[in-house]
Amino acid sequence: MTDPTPAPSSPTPYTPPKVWTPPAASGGRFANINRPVAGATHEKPLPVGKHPLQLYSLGTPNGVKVTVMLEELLALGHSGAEYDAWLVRINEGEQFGSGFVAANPNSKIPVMVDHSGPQPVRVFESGAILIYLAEKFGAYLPTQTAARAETLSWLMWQMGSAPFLGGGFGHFYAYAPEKIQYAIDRYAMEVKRQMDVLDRRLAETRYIAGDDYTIADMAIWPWYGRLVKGQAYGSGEFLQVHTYTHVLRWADEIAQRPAVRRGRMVNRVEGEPANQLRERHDASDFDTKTQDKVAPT
Ligand SMILES: N[C@@H](CCC(=O)N[C@@H](CS)C(=O)NCC(=O)O)C(=O)O
Repeated sequence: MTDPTPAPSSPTPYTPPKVWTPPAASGGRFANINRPVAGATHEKPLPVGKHPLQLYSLGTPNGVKVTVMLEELLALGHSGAEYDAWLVRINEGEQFGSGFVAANPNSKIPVMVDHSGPQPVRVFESGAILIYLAEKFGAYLPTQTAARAETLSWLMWQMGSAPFLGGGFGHFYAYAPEKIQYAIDRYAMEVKRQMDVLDRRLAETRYIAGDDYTIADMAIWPWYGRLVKGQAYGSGEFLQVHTYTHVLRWADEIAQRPAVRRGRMVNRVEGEPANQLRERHDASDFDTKTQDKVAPT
């Protein structure tokens, strides 16, 4: 008679070979776009619209940082911040087109090209784009030394921290083809520590860098505002996000800003159709959408 209780399965033991070679199928949500080399896979120039600023992006947290900034600048009356936002479908490998790679050799959204000067200026990396726009328009980045240092410190904190949240925790908790406890424990530990960093800071200040709303809030909110509202990776209960009450207070306040409500719709391809503006080429493009339908964060 066979034993009806199967032995508990253990992960397949893996001994790295001397030289790594790519697996035939790596599995996971992004398996079809992962590759070990850079560069273009096909010829495709980037489209250029009528505005000085051309954005090539997708409504992920890194993309939303920039569309929120552009909408905030327009809300302040900076008409030079008018922009075309083109959709880049990363799941279909559009970031590997020759035009995209020329604008961003790292093949990741977001990338912006500024055509307002004699020569186009390319800017890649969302943090660099936020600084570029803040300096170009003199907004959302304080000029006073201490306040500027604080803002840039938190901006860099976000750029360094989010890969542990997305590429680490999110990947192993939600996307990896098998649940590996060691990896999930490691990144859950780090993400909870990061949330505590933010919670302690926001217990003391209204915004991340102090009394004023800055590009640091715009960088952090799309990642950690979403996480604290339980909207990232279905992990709200697992991480007990409701305990970070100061982050919640801050996330709710930012979500109410009209420019944030607009910015998070741009290049969005998931969720309620009423909340998606797949491409944005004119301020009036939002008129076809009912802002009231934007889901609260
Ligand atoms: N550090 C970069 C990260 C950008 C990034 O990871 N973009 C992702 C989407 S959120 C992407 O384009 N992935 C496509 C790929 O990896 O091929 C930034 O902040 O701009």
